[in-house]
Amino acid sequence: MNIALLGNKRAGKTSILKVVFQKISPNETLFTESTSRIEEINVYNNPYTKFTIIDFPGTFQISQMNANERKYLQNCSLVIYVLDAQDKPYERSLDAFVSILREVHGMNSQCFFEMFIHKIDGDMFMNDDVKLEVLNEVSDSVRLKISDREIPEPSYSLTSIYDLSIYEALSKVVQKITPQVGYLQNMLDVLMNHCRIDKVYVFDVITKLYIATDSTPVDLISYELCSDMIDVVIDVSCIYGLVESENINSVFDKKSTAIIKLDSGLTLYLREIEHMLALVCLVKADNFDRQHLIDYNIECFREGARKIFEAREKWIKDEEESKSFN
Ligand SMILES: Nc1nc2c(ncn2[C@@H]2O[C@H](COP(=O)(O)OP(=O)(O)OP(=O)(O)O)[C@@H](O)[C@H]2O)c(=O)[nH]1
Ligand SMILES: [Mg+2]
Repeated sequence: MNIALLGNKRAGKTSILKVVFQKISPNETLFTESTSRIEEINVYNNPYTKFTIIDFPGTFQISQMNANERKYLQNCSLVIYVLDAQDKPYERSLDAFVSILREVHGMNSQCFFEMFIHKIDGDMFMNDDVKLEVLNEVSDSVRLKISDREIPEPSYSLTSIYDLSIYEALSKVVQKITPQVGYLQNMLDVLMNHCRIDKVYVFDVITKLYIATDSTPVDLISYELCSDMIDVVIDVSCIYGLVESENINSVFDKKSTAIIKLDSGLTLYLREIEHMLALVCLVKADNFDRQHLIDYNIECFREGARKIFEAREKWIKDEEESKSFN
């Protein structure tokens, strides 16, 4: 699964990748060098989080693409266009985005399109109304430019590397291109109803992107709480764990589990379910009285998820074998 990252020079593409996938602090991206050629980042943190992100240089022009660039775009499942929201007017960037939409859709009709309206931070965007205004302005303008109904409507996210918005947007992107997500969501709904859980996420521990959640709406507060819990567990394990190490891989394992009781009456519960994959849920303290039942149901979810991914792996292998046989 390939994701292409496109956008103007200094729009923030490389910074997004550095912050989310290489764990560099946002301030350290201030002097990031401009990207001069296509760069690939392979993400393979656990069996359920496997994809490649292709960072295009801002100088890339769809009208002048070479054979190599064309090959990348033909093979990608999703294109993210990063628009610098602090760089007004947007007209030329939106024209570029629409050209990319047309061209890529023409050669790869299965591809999804996403726009990150990025750098939505600082004094300019203190007010939520201003953010919404920009979102409406951009989406209306793109809709007017795509007169052709054949071209799919892109999705939009307001993002910044200085808060969790970029993690939430990228989580949704990864879910869009993961075919198993629907099944996982159904299973999480069942788990939630049987165990009287308020909200449940399945996290990739390394990036803290959530690869699945139940079907109730995601609110940033619950996402932040659950994602902070992962940090707490890793920090405590690094300091007090059996193995003294700063490497996440060696401090987060099958036995990793944690319970945090909050003043608000909610309990946060974390369990490892696969290598570098954690299930984190929010439960009202009163509903957390029979932990063994929750554990039993999480075990059932783990088994179900494993079977779904194994079936997919087998299907891909069979497809590849039949292709090479033909
Ligand atoms: N305020 C703010 N600045 C950001 C954000 N994301 C990136 N930047 C800044 O934007 C500048 C350019 O970032 P890059 O990541 O190099 O941009 P790019 O799109 O990769 O640029 P090219 O490689 O030239 O195509 C850096 O100084 C970043 O610190 C953000 O969310 N908010
Ligand atoms: Mg770059």
